[in-house]
Amino acid sequence: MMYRFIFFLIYYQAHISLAIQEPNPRVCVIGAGISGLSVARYLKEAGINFTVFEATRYVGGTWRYDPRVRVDENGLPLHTSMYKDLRTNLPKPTMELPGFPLPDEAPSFPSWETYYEYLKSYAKHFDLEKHIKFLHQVVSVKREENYWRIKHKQIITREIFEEEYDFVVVATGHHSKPRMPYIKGEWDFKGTIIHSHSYRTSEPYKCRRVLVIGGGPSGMEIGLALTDVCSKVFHSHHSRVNFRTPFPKNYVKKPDVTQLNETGAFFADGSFEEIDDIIYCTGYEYYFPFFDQSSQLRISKSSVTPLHQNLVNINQPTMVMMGLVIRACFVIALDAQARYTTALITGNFSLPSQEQMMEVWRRKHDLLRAQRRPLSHIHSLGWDEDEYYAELTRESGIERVPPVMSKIRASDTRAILENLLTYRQYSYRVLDRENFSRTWEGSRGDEPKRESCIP
Ligand SMILES: Cc1cc2nc3c(=O)[nH]c(=O)nc-3n(C[C@H](O)[C@H](O)[C@H](O)COP(=O)(O)OP(=O)(O)OC[C@H]3O[C@@H](n4cnc5c(N)ncnc54)[C@H](O)[C@@H]3O)c2cc1C
Ligand SMILES: *[C@@H]1O[C@H](CO)[C@@H](O)[C@H](O)[C@H]1NC(C)=O
Ligand SMILES: *[C@@H]1O[C@H](CO)[C@@H](O)[C@H](O)[C@H]1NC(C)=O
Ligand SMILES: *[C@@H]1O[C@H](CO)[C@@H](O)[C@H](O)[C@H]1NC(C)=O
Ligand SMILES: CC(=O)N[C@H]1CO[C@H](CO)[C@@H](O)[C@@H]1O
Repeated sequence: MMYRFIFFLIYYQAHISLAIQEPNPRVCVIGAGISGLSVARYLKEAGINFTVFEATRYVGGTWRYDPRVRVDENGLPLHTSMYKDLRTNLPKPTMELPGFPLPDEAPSFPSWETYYEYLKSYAKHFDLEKHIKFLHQVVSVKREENYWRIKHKQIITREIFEEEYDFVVVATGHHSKPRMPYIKGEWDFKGTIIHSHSYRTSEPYKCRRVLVIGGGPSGMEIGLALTDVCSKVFHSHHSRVNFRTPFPKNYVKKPDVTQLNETGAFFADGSFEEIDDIIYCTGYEYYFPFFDQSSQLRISKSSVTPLHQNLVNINQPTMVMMGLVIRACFVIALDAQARYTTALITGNFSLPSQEQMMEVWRRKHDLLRAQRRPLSHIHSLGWDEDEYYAELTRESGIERVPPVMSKIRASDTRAILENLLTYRQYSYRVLDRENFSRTWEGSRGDEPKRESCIP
């Protein structure tokens, strides 16, 4: 009995490390957004054989603004959720990939254009494009014996290819599949209804009465932007976050919507408002249509489990799921995950046993339960962001993300709560690993002009 148990352990360990420490592992990266590009940069540096599959003909993922909605020029569901007036909600130092600064002249909170150009020049600088198979959509990822069978489709010719890989990096993002609420009477409503995924500009909403639903970052930013052009913005959300912004007069905070009729919305406080258009800013779902059972992941709309370090698929540790974390300096976290992944693939460190990884995961899971928090919070770094970076380094030996990064994010978050209209007028400078300075730049004079809708 004991003998069998030990054999089982040895078999398991050997199985894992063999799979990862193939002498020449073949690595498949799915997606060429920030996540895929960062992994490509480090794999290339380490001399690993890898291929990136990208369904569109572009790098940069969601940072490429596309005026189209729903489908792209090749008939694929449009991936990007970018809108025309977007500026980052995190300041420059926390948007920079290590060793590749944003241009000096870029403002403290760059526009999507500046940032998209930055990502394109990142790909050029590290000469990544020749490793990317553009217009190749991965349609199936299947575990077979000791390798991954990847099926990908050439979008134009529709030709299907099949290859075997030792390691899979999933870098397809999670801001593409809209989470749609169901509201009673939705079918009766005569006005337009869209999700923020399809929001491009405020133009169609000039002088209209718009209902924005949802109090996440998109809801707050879009709601506020619309007050420049709309006659009235009704913002229904139940965020407990205390936004202290002095909202313009045409902005009205509302409780939950209970029902729609042909011309308007009823709210939980019994009030009714005439509405022309509705924008759901209700967030996105995790969505990985290319997996089958063999990935051994549990995927729901709001969580992907069980993962080690929010990254490694515990049941199939030759797979990582990049960028699933929330409430973090995304770009900094993605880069750290890319370096950890590369160190794992090159054999710079070995993972704990599956049993150990599972136990750590279970402890986190049970803690959430005890705190009565939803499982989705398992991806939230929040106040633990710096500790996450420390753990990644302790385990893998990668260079540690300096603590100043999460301190800047905390300062930015406070400024957002203080005043959504002005938080981008601060600029941040990193002084050393621990400290930063923040200065008030004041208005840049490029704020949009307000439309007058008063008859
Ligand atoms: C409106 C908006 C504003 C944001 N603002 C900020 C901000 O200010 N600061 C910040 O840090 N973060 C922000 N984010 C978060 C943003 O998601 C991250 O910054 C980052 O872009 C995530 O990169 P990614 O590579 O993980 O995913 P993505 O950028 O989504 O890239 C995924 C790529 O995978 C490709 N792909 C998908 N499926 C397949 C498939 N089956 N086969 C092949 N290729 C596939 C897609 O075409 C895409 O190119 C924002 C997100 C949105 C939507
Ligand atoms: C990389 O992998 C591909 C696909 O398996 C293979 O054809 C190629 O020979 C490999 N190249 C190197 C340098 O190992
Ligand atoms: C929707 O409900 C409001 C409030 O009860 C009412 O005034 C309005 O006429 C209704 N619209 C239609 C088309 O029935
Ligand atoms: C692996 O370790 C070596 C030696 O410490 C280091 O030089 C290299 O950068 C590491 N590689 C990765 C990908 O972390
Ligand atoms: C100049 C400055 O503010 N230095 C601080 C940097 O951070 C460390 C650790 O928090 C402080 O001890 C220093 O005083």
